[in-house]
Amino acid sequence: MAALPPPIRPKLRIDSAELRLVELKLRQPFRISSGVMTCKRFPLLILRSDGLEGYAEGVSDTLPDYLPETTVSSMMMMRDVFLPQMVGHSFGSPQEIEASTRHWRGHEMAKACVEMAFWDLWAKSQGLPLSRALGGIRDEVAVGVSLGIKEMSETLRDVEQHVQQGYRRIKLKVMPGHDLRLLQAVRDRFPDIHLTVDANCAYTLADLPLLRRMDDFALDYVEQPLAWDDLHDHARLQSQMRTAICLDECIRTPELCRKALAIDAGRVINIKVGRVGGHVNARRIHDICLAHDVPVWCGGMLEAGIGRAHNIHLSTLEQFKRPGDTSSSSRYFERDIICEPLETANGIMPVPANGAGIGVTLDMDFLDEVTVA
Ligand code: OSB
Ligand code: MG
Repeated sequence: MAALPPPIRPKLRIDSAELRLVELKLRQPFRISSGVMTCKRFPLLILRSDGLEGYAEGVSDTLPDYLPETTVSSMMMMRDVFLPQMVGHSFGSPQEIEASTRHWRGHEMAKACVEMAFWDLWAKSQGLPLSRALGGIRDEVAVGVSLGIKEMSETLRDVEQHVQQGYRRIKLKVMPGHDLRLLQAVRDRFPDIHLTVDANCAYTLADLPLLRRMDDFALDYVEQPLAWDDLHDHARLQSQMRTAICLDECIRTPELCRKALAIDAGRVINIKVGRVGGHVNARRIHDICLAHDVPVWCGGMLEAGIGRAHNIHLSTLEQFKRPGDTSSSSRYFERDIICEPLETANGIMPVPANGAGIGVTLDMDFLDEVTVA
């Protein structure tokens, strides 16, 4: 019998996986309506195949104050469920990885971490930058900043500083008692900036009169005003507001995105690859939004360099039509776990390109210093 022709894209065998818990101190506490972060504690995954390494960070927090997953739960899912079904096995594409975890319920952050590390590995095996492997069309991306909750005077100073630095959009974290007065003060001093707010689920429909007054401040969108799992009430709110609602916590799968758009629960979508199970699903959500002419942008979770690099590559896709949250690493950390700087100039972040894949490399000495387990 004639030998089969060699496959065009040989499968990648995952030889080993290394999972670390890393802790980086934040330069300043980051307060949102649902909690405060003083340090960033995150899973870091290294997948190895045939001399290549693929990297990813998980976006879970220590406490379930953003979504139900936590750093502990996502690391256990990776260690006990996802990695054992990957290590020692071969996969022909990132789609095969995504398909291999799809039947498990939930745990999108843990799924994302293993899938993203495989994307990096796979892009490297193809000699492609991750942005190209994903179908991106840009070499640099526009970015804004997300400003945590502080005293009003400090927030005004933060806004001024970041406007001066050229960031393309200012997002203010809001919560009851820290909303309309702040917006008035910011708009009085900066009438023309691209301004948005993010409530991280702090309101309910009982706050409708207050939320409707946000229409007066020329916001591009109001991000996630209502509960993390409530598309229905977001649709009711959107029908009562002129300003677009942007969904973050509510969009954890492509199916949820499809349903959200079908009922007009939001008119802008924040895509965080780490929240939606990985780049395959991030692209599905991107494509759904593209088909509906709904703009998307890339959110952030105070990522260190590996997660930040993934986010920047993803942001090169066509429908990322609003500035993302992938601002300079030095805003968050004294020192990052990668060797390359990820810094913006005038609100533009270049796509990291030190080699194929995510285009950044680990600073192993520093990583060992900040590895907790
Ligand atoms: O809602 O986008 C959010 C940080 C932690 C948890 C949730 C959110 C955020 C941010 C920070 O807004 C974005 C960033 O600068 O990485
Ligand atoms: Mg948000």
